[in-house]
This record gives sequence, C-alpha cells and structure tokens, in this order.
Amino acid sequence: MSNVKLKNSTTELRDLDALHHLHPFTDHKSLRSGGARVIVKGDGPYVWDSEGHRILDGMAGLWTTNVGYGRSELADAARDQMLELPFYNTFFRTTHPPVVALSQKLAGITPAHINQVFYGSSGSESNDTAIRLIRHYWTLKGEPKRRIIISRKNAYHGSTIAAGSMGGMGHVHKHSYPVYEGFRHIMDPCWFDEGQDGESLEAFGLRAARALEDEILAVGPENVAAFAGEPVQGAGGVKIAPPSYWKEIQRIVDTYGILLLADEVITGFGRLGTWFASDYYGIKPNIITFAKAVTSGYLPLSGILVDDRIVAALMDHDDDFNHGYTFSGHPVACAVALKNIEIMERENLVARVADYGAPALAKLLARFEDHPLVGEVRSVGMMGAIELVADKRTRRRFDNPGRVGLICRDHFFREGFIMRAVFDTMVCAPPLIWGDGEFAEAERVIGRALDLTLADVAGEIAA
Ligand code: PXG
Repeated sequence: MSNVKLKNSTTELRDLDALHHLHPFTDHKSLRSGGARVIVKGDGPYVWDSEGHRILDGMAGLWTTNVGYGRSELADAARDQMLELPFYNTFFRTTHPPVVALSQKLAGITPAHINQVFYGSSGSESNDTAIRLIRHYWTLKGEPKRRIIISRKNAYHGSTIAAGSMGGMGHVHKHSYPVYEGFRHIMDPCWFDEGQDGESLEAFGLRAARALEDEILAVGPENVAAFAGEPVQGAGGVKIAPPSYWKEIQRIVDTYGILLLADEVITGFGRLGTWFASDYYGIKPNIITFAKAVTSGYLPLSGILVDDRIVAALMDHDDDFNHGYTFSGHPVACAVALKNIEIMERENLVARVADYGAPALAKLLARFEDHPLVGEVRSVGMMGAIELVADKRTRRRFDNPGRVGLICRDHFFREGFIMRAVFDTMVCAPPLIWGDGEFAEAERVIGRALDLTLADVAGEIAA
C-alpha cells in the first residue's frame, strides 16, 4: 500500500462520492446512506481498497482486464502515443498509423470472412452502430422492410436506448421511455432456468434455437433483419448454451438469409480460449461487436468487426453511411489495444485459457457442486457461475431474488474476493493470467463464503 496516494480519508471519499457522483445502475438513495467501496490500486490479479485490503479480482474489473492490472507496457504505449499524436479524428478521409495497424491486426485474428472494423468507445456504442448498419444494409439491398432484430430475454447489449432495447432485460426496458422499436426477444438457452425435467441438453439446445425460427415465421421472414446474441450471456448470469444451440442458430439464419450479430463484448479477446467465441462455437457472424478486453480496460475502445458480405453492399453504393463518433479509432486507445494484443500473443494467453484456465476453473467450481446451497455450477473458458438455491433437488430459487446473492457477494468481499451476484447466480470471469496460486486462493475463499452464506440462510434451505 506504500505507493497509494490518498488525499482524503476513506470516509471523506465516500461522502464526496455520494454527494457528487451518480453511479451506473445504482440505487442512489441507498448509496448516499452507505457509501461506495473505494478501490485505489491494482496489480496483477489483485486490487486494493482504500482501507488496505488486498482483494483477488474474480471479475477482471468487469469482464475486462484480461491481462491483469499494473502492466507498465500499456502505460508506456499510451504515453508514447500521447506525445506523438494524442488525438486526431478519422472523419473526412483522414487516418493515422495506430488505427491502421490495429485494424490490420484485428482482421488477422478474426475469422477469414471478416476484414473491416468500425470503432467506438463502449460496447453500447458498438451495438448501436451494429443496429444502424444492419438496417442500412437491408436498405442498400433493396429490402428496407427488414427492420426487426431478434435477440433474447436476459441479453445485455448495453444501456443506450437502441442497445438497451435490443437487450432483453426488463429493468432496462422500464427506463427506456420508450423501448426503441423493432426488437423481439426469444427465450434464452439456459437449461438451469428453462430446461424441462427429463429433457436432454441436446434436445433443450435445439428447442431454444428453434424459438428463433418460430419468431421469424411469426413476424414474417421478409421483415427480419438479423439475430443478435452474446455467444455466452454474461451480465444475464453466465448462461451457457448447450452445444447443439449455436449450430442450429447458424442453420436457421442461413435458411432465412438473415444477418447474425455476435455480441462479443465479453467473450472477445480470449475468454473462451479462442480469440473470439464465434470460433469456439463454429459460427459465422456477419458482425462481431467488441469492447472491454480489446485494451484490457486500460482505455475505452470498442468496435464492430464487419464481414465481406456487408462491406460488399457498402461498396456497391456511392452514399455516405451517416454514423460515427469523435473518438472512432482514437489513436491512444488503438495504440494501447495493439500493445494489449501483443502481450496476449507473447504470453500465449488465449491458448493458455484453452489448455489451463478453462479446465482449472471447471475443476474449481466442481468442488462446490455438492454444497447444500448450490443448485448448479457451470463454466466455459474463463466464465463461470454458481447457482444459489433454496432446494437443490428441485432447483427452487430463494424468495425475493437477489437477496441471498448479495449476502454471498458481501461474504466474498469480506474474504478478499470479488465475484458478482446476478440475482442469486454468483458469476466470475477472472483475468486470463490466473495460475495455481490464484485458483487455490479462490477455492479457499469461495468455500468459506458459501459456508457463511449457508449459516445466514440455513432456515430457508429444503431439508
Ligand atoms: N454487450 C455485452 C455483451 C456486455 O456485456 C455491453 C454490450 C455494453 O458495453 P458498455 O461498454 O457500453 O458497458 C456489455 C457490458 C455486469 C455488467 O453487471 C456487464 C456489462 C456492463 C456493466 C455491468 O455484469 N457489460
């Protein structure tokens, strides 16, 4: 803690924060009375709070810091680029070396049919860009009626009005005033919530995918522009589709000729042990949206990776695509992204997830399968979830969803570990650099926190 410089005490920081800072997705009244946790430093897999506690970050910041904290190379890349050219725009036929180099690099690590990139600064922006480009594509193709984008319940695609509307979260729709038009939401492919007793995973995956076909037929294929999905739903609770799902989705989008948008804001940049989850699941999206881990969060950067089919439609016409952001292709963010990808390549982090991180996380979670509070554990790559339930045998959840998740999250935090509660689903997405020491530490604290949570709610557990 010696190199942490604090001008204010923790109490002062909390008070000032509550007075002047409106946080995202927060009950502001309760924040004022309780205050926020103050995080002051990060190094490798750990963060420190203002009271000096070292905390193992099982969420990679928020699905983001894939190479871990404290990488001086990324700071150097930013500093060098700031001194060379801190900013110039990419409008009006201008460009700069970092955006060219990053675009070439991204074209090299994406599937072969994807060769062009459009940039933004957040995942929400990139999904807004994708929505506009999808509808523009169909207009260019002479089918302007194709406006409907089908996505899924529980999907999170961001919180701008269009991205929030494409997402499938009721509480985001509630504050959209109104939900933007042209989206439909089908069931999500999470067996734990939606699977029927006796239904095999394979059969469930096919049923969940065929909900897309049913919806296409219900609204009329001539009106459907695209299907959008996170390869693994992250904020929705690490909902992992069965193996049969994505293959069937690809068959359906191919049958009806609609576009496929893979939102890889969480799954991009190695989280599943491939550069993109689209490779992991063998799907061929026309657009991949990315953000977060492209820079490991050291600076904001996002974008959409666009395939040759959509680019060909743009090339066939002389008009502008009237869309863009001041910071599209920000030179400093691009330089940091390039360095981040270079680190991932040099340290073999993507292959390391496949060979080591993914099996290690699966093994870690499996240790808690028999815990009385746990209804299911699941993981893919380095994304995992523990379902907390009142009745293990029937998968019955606790009353008042989210209450027990928060109790558990607070125990994790007191034990020096961060996992996020999505209602009563505890989710984790560690940085890709975790080794045996971090997995062992996580196992100890998860065990203790689950036992403490069990003691708090013992009276509610089915015998
Ligand atoms: N798509 C996906 C799949 C995401 O997970 C976004 C888009 C939006 O990105 P921006 O950069 O606009 O936030 C996200 C963001 C959570 C949580 O609680 C998840 C996200 C953001 C904030 C909180 O799990 N994901």
